[in-house]
Amino acid sequence: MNHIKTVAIALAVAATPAAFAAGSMDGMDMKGMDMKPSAESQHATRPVAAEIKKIDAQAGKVTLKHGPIENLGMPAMTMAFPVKDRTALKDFKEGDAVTAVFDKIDGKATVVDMQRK
Ligand SMILES: [Cu+2]
Repeated sequence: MNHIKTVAIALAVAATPAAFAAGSMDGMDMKGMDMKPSAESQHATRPVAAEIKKIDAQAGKVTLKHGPIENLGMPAMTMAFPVKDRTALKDFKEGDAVTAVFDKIDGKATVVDMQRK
């Protein structure tokens, strides 16, 4: 009996990588679609985890300790960003954990959206 069980387990394990492979192929297809240029978005902007270090509401700037920003090719670091909608800064405080979306506006890396986690 024992060897039959073993075969069943081996088959289950063998089947698993196929399922994973199918899943990751779907992911690659999606990525390929994202990269197609379109009038609406030239590059995929994804929310990035960040922590608010400093808010300068007067200047409309926020200093963020941010993770890698793929669409800007920027590694993780702490830096100040201009904020597209500076009135939104009133909803945040220093120390908040947020997710932020970054994009280049007039050639400058800018926070275009920010949500508290
Ligand atoms: Cu940076």
